[in-house]
Amino acid sequence: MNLLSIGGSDPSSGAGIQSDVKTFSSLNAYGLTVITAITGQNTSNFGMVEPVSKKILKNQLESIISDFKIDGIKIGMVYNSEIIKTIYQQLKKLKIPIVVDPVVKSTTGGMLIEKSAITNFQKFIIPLATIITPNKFEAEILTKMKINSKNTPEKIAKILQKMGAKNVVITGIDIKENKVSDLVLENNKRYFISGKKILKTTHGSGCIHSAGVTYALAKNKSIKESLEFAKQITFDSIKNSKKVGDGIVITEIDKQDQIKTELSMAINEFTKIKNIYKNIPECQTNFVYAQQKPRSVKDVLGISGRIVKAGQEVIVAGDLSYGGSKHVATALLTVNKKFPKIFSAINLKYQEKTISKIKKLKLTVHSYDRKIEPKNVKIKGSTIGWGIKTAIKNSKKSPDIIYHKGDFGKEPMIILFGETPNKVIKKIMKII
Ligand code: PXL
Repeated sequence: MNLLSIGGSDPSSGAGIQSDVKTFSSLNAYGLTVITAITGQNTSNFGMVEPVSKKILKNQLESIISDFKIDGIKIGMVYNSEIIKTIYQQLKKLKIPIVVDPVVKSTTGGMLIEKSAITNFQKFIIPLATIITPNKFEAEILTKMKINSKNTPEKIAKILQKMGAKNVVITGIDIKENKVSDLVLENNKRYFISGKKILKTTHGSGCIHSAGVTYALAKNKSIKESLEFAKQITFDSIKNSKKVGDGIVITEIDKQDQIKTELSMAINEFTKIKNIYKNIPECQTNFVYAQQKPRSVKDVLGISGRIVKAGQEVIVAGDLSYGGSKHVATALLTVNKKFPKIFSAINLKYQEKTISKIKKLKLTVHSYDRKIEPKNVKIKGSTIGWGIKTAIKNSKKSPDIIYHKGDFGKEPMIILFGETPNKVIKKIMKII
């Protein structure tokens, strides 16, 4: 996947173009960049801004647009009217999700847009937005209104939508105790996304948020899913922020968080599959994802509880934690030992109709028989490891599915495997 970030250079790499390249890359997307301005700043002070010329901006945009298949675009710092108009001319014909992060001021106080350019920003950049992601302060600057009991966040969001943004999120507007809420306005619906608040002054969290939205939209996620995903990675990046320079800390996604965010996004998607409750077994479902070279269940991320059936819905009971799953994690570890590219697995209800569907598809399917399990295995309680090992013993290809038909008092089960949680979801969609 190729994602383009249009914005300013931040030599501290905490925000702007450099931060976006890091975020895209840690999400396994390829980051393209078009630089609008060069800033001189560090973690304590904001120095100069030098916008690039129209000529080189246009040449950068043309170079990238003519060569790459771009899956998503993020627009950050645009600085002046000339830059705004040039971006508009190049982007107006594109049919790609565009996330507009209307940055106005850096945490260290530097202005990221000229005052005189706000009107052109409204006229040319806002209408390009699949979604615009201002914080409360930026929303106020763009609408030239103060948010208060009369000018509610809803009203301000509507004004931004009238200016041409298809969807609007105003972040950090409703700060309840320990919570930070974002107001979302889609075409015909309005809702809040809330999350835990961390009291910390950081550099770069807004950039990670909008880069995360760009990534998720390019992955065809809905607006709500994309914002939930972005909120999660932003939260993780603040928790993971590092003191790299002498001043404020810099936010960053680390490798471990990436495993967590990919899995939580897939779990979220799983729970929304139509009628998925019919595929949840009596012992419920776990969905796991391992780090590189997993050795024990402690290296495998899973749900500390389970994905459980609640009427015709499924809900996630518990948090994601390493060692959170024993059974599915052991199955995964056993497969990963022989097929080291397999990092994710889920268990589903055994149904004859699922098995016959699986057999018609071109999937690699194996099974084992718990009735022939050796006594010493049963005593040691290592049934699953034994079963999986037996099932793949003669296999040269990594398994998509391994199932068993149960035993006296033991529920039959299907376990689905894949390289990533996303690939597991794709297989689920094929077999149900
Ligand atoms: O976080 C907003 C932002 C975006 N782009 C650049 C920046 C900053 C904040 O400092 O420097 C280039």
